[in-house]
Parts: sequence; C-alpha cells; structure tokens
Amino acid sequence: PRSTATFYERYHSLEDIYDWLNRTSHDNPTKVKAILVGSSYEKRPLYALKLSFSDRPNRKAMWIDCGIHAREWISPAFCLWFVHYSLSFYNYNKEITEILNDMDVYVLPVLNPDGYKYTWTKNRMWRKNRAPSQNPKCIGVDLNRNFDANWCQGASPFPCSEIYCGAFPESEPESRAVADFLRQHKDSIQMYISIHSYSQMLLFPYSCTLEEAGNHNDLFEMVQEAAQKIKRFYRSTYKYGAGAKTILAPGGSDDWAYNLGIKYSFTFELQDRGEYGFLLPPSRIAHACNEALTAVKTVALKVLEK
Ligand code: ING
Ligand code: ZN
Repeated sequence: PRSTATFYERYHSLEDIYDWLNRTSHDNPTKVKAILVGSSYEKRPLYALKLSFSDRPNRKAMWIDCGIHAREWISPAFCLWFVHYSLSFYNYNKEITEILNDMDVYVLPVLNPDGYKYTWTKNRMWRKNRAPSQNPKCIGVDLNRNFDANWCQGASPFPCSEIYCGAFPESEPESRAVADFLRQHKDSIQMYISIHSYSQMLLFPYSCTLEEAGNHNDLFEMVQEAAQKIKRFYRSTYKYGAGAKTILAPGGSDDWAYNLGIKYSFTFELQDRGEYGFLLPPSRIAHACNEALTAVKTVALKVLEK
C-alpha cells in the first residue's frame, strides 16, 4: 500500500536523486564515494557511487549503469535499490557480503539525466538524450546506439528516429564519459551491467552481430542460472541469451564494453512484459528490483568463481 511504501519503493525526480547521492555518500564516508565521471549535454553532472567495503588486495570491480534511456524509470530505481541493499545487508546476506568483500562496485544511477528530467516535466515517453541536431525539429541521440560497436550499422542515421546513432561514435558527452571511465579502469573492472526495461530479458554480447562471443557458453550459463533463480524465487519468466537473437542492434554499451575487454558484460531488461511497459506502477518496484538483484548477485558470484 502506498502509505507504507519506503523511499526505495517510489520513483524519484532527478533533483531527489542528486540529493540521495549526496546523502548516501556523506552518511557512509568509509564505504561510499561519489565520483564525477562527466557531464551531460545540458551540463548536469554524471555521478557514480563507488562502493568499496573492504581493503583486500587485488580486488575486482563491477560497473552498473542505469537510466541510459530516459523513460525506463525502473532502471534508476534499481540502482538506488542496489546501493541501499548493499549498505543494509553487507554482513547479513551471505551473497552480497561475498561479492562486496571481493569486488568494488561502481553504480551510475542516471546515465541520461537530461532525458530523465524531460520525462518528469515534458514527455514521459522520451528515450534519447537532449542534444540538438542539424534538424531543429529533431532532438536527441539514442545513447545505446552511440557506442563504437558496429556503430550505426543497422541503427538510424536520421536525427528524427528514436534509435538515432548520433553523428559519430561517442559523439555524446554521456556515452563518452562512460566509455572514458571504463577505458581508464578496464584493468580492474571485470563486469559490466547496463539496466534497462522492459521485457524481462537477461542479455549478453553480441547484439551488434550474430557472431557468438568468445565466452558465449560461460555467459549463457550465468544468465541461465540467474533466470532459473528468478523463476524459483519470484515465479517470473526471464528470457536469456545473446542480444542479437532477439533484436539485432549496433552501438550498444555492453557490446562495446565487451570488445574493450570486459568479458562479463550484460544488459538486463527488467519488468514487465508489456502490461504497463515503461509505466510500471510504483507498487511493482520492490518485486522488479528483487528480481534484478537476484540476477546481479548470481552473475557476480559466478564471476568471482572464475
Ligand atoms: N532495449 C535495448 C535497446 O537499446 C539492446 C536492447 C541491448 C540493444 C543491448 C543493444 C545492446 O534497444 C531497450 N529496451 O532499450
Ligand atoms: Zn533501454
């Protein structure tokens, strides 16, 4: 019921998310650090939180980004959920404790703040960023078509399209900031996860070609186990496999991260399967985030075994 929904069971405006970022890093100074990774077209800061719970040597790291597509509100909600869960259940839940003991986690809650703001103020169904193009009538680049992985071979070169790939790879400050950060930290980051909605799918490279990734079987087993656990715990069905088997799409961040050398790279599409679509009611946030958390924990634990 609405009256008892906690902060994490509601959607939040961009301003509230910036306040939350501030609060969370200030209240947990030994475990959480805010890192400015860049800024958006409209000059909003792109903050990631670095969760670092132990100082064991040779730590691995995982990157999770949310909100690359503006209208997928459950995605930023998941990033907040994940940070809160980590802070609340470290030392109480065996799996998250193991993960955080051996890995730092970078969490970028809103990769596309200009678009997210726009969905709260002007158009709830906006997807792209808010960068203008040559055509004054058409705004925005699809940031998940703007990475340098078979860039624009099958996306749209037209600025009016919802899947406009941009003028060149990493033309947008948001995608460039993430790519720069991953390039600078690729020696420690073993895992990349990008959170989207909707359709309930656990995807991995490639999306940009029908070719199989080198460690396809590994990746397949990881998401298969995740989907099976979600089924068992929550009775929800998630499809899983290489992205191209469902939608052949170039320029995605997970394919690019994979080619950079981050061999455990994923795109998770959260609830639902189309009933509410992007307009997933707040009453469903907890369920959707717990499913995604199961998936993240499952694949992270399997990476730690490698
Ligand atoms: N789906 C993704 C999209 O950008 C995707 C699917 C995943 C494409 C990985 C490319 C790479 O279209 C949604 N819902 O945005
Ligand atoms: Zn998306």
